[in-house]
Amino acid sequence: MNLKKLAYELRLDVLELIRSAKAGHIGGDMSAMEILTVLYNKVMNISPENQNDPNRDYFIMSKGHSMEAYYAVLCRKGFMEIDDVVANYSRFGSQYIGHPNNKLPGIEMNSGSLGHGLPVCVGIAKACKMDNRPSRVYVVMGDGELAEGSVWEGAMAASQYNLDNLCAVVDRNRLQISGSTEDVMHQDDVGVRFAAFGWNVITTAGNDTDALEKAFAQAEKVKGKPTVIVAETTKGCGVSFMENQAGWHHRVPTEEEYELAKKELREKAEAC
Ligand SMILES: Cc1ncc(C[n+]2csc(CCOP(=O)(O)OP(=O)(O)O)c2C)c(N)n1
Ligand SMILES: [Mg+2]
Repeated sequence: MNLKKLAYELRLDVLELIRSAKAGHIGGDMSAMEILTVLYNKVMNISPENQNDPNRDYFIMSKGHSMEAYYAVLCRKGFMEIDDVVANYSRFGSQYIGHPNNKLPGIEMNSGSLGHGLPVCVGIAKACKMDNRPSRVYVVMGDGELAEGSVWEGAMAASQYNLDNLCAVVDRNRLQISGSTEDVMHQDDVGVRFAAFGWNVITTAGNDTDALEKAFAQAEKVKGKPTVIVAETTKGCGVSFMENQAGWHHRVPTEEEYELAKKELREKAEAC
């Protein structure tokens, strides 16, 4: 499977979802796209066929505002129909809401209030160990999200319980809702902080599917401690006029911007 191409194709689905709903969080969708694409298509043992098997892997999208990227990946994996989601996304009464809804197939946990995914994953990973299950547990967090204190309580507990079946990914795009993460709540070296909490740390290029594949394979080999992958990404990745712009955290493209973005993403998909 050509994962690089797939990530661009899924970005086109994101664009359709946001155009239809006239709402969404496009910047963080685009930065997380390779992370989700690699996880769902190369790394995790999760599919519509095994979604109720306790031995499956578990995934939580802790940066729940990046829901359009999550819908795109889940639909391509066969959990939902993209045309149905596009037609009903964000409509009154629809289950396809702007943040993860665990009433929908493939979604384990409601999220959107930042800072809860990692602590919940600690509980899931601990339970898997207690039951001697082979499952691995994955969580994707934003870098702005790391300002939530609950993340660090979870980080402490994960190393206390030697949760080597837990892998956290930080979408390190250096922006949050209102500007640079370094201005809002500076982080120095995120990896050093996790290491101080007893984690194995892998820093890698987060919009590069090959680099991510390697990082996840490395994480799986580490015993006795949880791993965090600090994925260095670009917010808005793939659409040049959206890249590294805080304003595109949740701006909705105009029709003209939509056409421009679509053209660029199509060209990039075709070039892969
Ligand atoms: C507890 C909580 N506080 C505030 C918000 C509002 N909020 C939504 S997205 C966001 C910024 C998140 O930034 P980051 O985690 O870096 O996400 P990304 O850059 O990947 O979009 C904030 C503050 C929230 N969803 N939850
Ligand atoms: Mg961010």
